[in-house]
Amino acid sequence: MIIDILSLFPHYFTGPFDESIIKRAKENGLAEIRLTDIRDFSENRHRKVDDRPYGGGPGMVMMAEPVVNAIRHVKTSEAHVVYLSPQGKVLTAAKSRQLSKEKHLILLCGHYEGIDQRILDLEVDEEISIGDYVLTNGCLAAIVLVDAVLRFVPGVLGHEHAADEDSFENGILDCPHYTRPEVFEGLAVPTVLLGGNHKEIANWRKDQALKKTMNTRPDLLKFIIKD
Ligand code: 4HQ
Repeated sequence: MIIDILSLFPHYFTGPFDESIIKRAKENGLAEIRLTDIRDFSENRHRKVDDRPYGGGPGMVMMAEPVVNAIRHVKTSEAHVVYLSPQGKVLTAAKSRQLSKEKHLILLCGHYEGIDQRILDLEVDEEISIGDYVLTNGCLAAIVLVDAVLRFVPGVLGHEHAADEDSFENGILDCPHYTRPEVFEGLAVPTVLLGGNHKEIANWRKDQALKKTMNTRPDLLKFIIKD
């Protein structure tokens, strides 16, 4: 998968993408992440990329010309262009899995108050939000999206089915996990997990996951009627 990230701060990404699982995915050729500085596409002699909003109001708006030029520079016939913003549909595990099937993703990170609407009208396929809060810029949202999507690319997680057993895959939250020691500061590991009865363990985990979901995210249970 090729991921092009267009932003005003390409250095934002060097830390997160050069550690751990994403680093390994890049080394193994499963993901190629390319960073583009939108300012390189400004045709203004001051490398200006933003201007005041028509109609007035606070802040600055990213101009159509440099952003559209940057997108067109990296765009291929198979590219899927995503703009990260609070106005988008909220990212879910299902959407992340769907995006993981794309051959070429272009992620556009906005800064300031946002971008000229005509960029969306002309070049953007989909607007996605990572949650109902406002960030200082879209780079952080792009990092989250890349991480959530790459987990679903076959081979990125060491153990091939790890992504299928996570939170949200059954529409509910994950169960509690334990590792050694058996007792920590007086708290013992539930005995069912020590017994080796796989059927019993599976039932316990499902029960725990349901209880946890009922308590913290009852909204997730509204639509699931399942064994
Ligand atoms: N921003 N999910 C405003 C976000 C955001 C979000 C990115 C701040 C875009 C212009 N992006 N800029 N929430 O808050 O994706």
